[in-house]
Amino acid sequence: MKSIFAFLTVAVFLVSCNPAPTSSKSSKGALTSNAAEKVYVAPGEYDDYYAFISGGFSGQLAVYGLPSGRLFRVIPVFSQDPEKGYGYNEETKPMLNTSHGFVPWGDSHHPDISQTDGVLDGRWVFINENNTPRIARISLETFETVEIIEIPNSAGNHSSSFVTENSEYVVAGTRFGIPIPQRDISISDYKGNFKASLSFIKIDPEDGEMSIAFQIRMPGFDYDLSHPGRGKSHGWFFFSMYNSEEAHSLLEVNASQNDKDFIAAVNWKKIEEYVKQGKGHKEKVKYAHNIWDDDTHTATSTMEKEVLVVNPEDVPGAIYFLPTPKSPHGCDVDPTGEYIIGNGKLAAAMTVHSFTKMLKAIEDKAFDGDKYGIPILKFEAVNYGTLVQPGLGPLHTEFDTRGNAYTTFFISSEVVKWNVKDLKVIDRHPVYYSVGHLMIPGGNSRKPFDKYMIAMNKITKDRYLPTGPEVCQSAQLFDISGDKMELLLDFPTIGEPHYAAGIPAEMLMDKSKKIYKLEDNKHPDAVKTEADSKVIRKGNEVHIYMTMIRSHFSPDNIEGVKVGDKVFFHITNLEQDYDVPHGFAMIGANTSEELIMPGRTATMVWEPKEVGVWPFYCTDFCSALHQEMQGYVRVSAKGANTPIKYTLDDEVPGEEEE
Ligand code: K7E
Ligand code: CUA
Repeated sequence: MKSIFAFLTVAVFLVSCNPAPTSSKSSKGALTSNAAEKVYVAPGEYDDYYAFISGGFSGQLAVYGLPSGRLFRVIPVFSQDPEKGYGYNEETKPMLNTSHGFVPWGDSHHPDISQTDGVLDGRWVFINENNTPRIARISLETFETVEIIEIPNSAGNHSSSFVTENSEYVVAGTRFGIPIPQRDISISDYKGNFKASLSFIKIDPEDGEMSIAFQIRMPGFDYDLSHPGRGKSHGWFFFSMYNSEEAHSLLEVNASQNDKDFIAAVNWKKIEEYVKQGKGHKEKVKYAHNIWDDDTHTATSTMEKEVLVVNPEDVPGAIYFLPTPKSPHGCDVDPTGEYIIGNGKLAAAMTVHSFTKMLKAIEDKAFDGDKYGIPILKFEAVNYGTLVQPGLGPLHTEFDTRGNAYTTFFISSEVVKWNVKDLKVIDRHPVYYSVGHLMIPGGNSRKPFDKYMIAMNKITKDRYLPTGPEVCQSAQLFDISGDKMELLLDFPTIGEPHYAAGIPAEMLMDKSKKIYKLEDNKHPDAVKTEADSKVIRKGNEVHIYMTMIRSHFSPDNIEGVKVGDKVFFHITNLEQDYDVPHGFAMIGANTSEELIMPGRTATMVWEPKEVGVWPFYCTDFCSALHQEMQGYVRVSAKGANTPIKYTLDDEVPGEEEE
């Protein structure tokens, strides 16, 4: 994002938003009276909203409270997380499996909460991975990633992951054109030969499970962002795109040539019908589909082999291009579904298209040629109007319930509030600095909860205490309930905050899971009582079935392990109280600790390399005697004949009962 604007920022930044150190005090202190009161959440009180803010290159999704800006939790999604053992323990490793093998990192951009009737329903939050194209589904009961599906025939999975208004689909588009299928051809043959994919991923209405219903094979433009129609435009999906030039090098110049690029309008309901009639063809592909099972506490990864592809010529009347100046980034649809807003990064005006006019233009065949057989609608026939000179470098737009839109401007570093119908600017407020996305809870649904807005900024500079060359990323909270936007709070975020999704706290807090019931634990290696804990040797594998409860492990003395063994700690947390996880760490283990929730089982692998007596301990301060929660494994030489022996308090667990 930053580099796209590099050449423009140099010029404009100097005049618009690079504060001289001396003036920074006044710009920072520009808060009206009771901002502090408005964000203050007293000790023990709850915030009004959850905000789920993407971590960008951290690959994760972080959970904050609004208005306080307090960080509650980082949900590991596409990257390993040693804090939680995610991607390190045997149960969660399959979540990060892909057709390229195990990929321990991802670039997460756009969270979106599931909807019913166009209103947030608080069941799941979806988020895309840009680099190795994937979509994840996160449960809003457990705040854990429960599914990741890889997107085949895709690269730069950026115009993703947005859900339709009944969560029929979560949609994913390609930013980078690629040869499909992948093959060895010259990069200079890009034009006409490289293609893009728009993928419609079905969401099972009961359990949320994702499956790719169909993929549209599009010309090799760069599909940047997308949003579903809603209300009257439900059934359509809109994708912004740049690089209609089909440049393959120095895109900063070569993809900035055309005055207009496009918003692609896709009638997915119509495509559904075509698919039912047997249109489209199956293609051989390879993509991972990873699902977490909450009963066995284990993920499985399946390699899928086929995808249904429809070409635009298979689905006449279902796909159109709306000319939109100029290299649009954001593509946003207002709560009524009538207005489709294209934020042309390099355009002086913002473009608002009308859904009603678009339907009419299609009916009248008001075409201006085509691109690869996809009709281009006449600009005048679809355009509702333009917002002239609202600011510089528009990126993203969200909405309130009062007919207003809020657009971020990267270059002029501000949020501009404007009326969608009159196309009149109502208010503008500087942000610090260079804002990317913004978020109003429910702001991309039919029912925004429009008290607060957060702006997510790309540059922080002097807003916080310096921490070396890398300074924290930042969001800013605004009160948007009045005519004027009021800046209330700066708060740091984890990674780069691209998009976010917000929801009223009362929609989630009561259904938040507290413990996992031990009796429901179907993990094949769970042991549910201390008496059942045991150690078994199978060839050079040693399986330790261990329990943890305040404040000891069972067993806590283990002998008979040898150098060259592969040791599996299968550990079950027997606690059935809220907020009593235990941790597990083994000296020299080439993995992370385990943090195990009440009622859950997790498995750590350790390959001891040296003879000795090696300690392990609980990593989570769980009780007054947490420091006593420790144990030892004796490791003998490779050929030694030390027998397997395991005890707790010098007794074999469970032996007395026999
Ligand atoms: Cu940061 Cu949505 Cu990936 Cu715009 S994107 S800023
Ligand atoms: Cu268990 Cu500390």
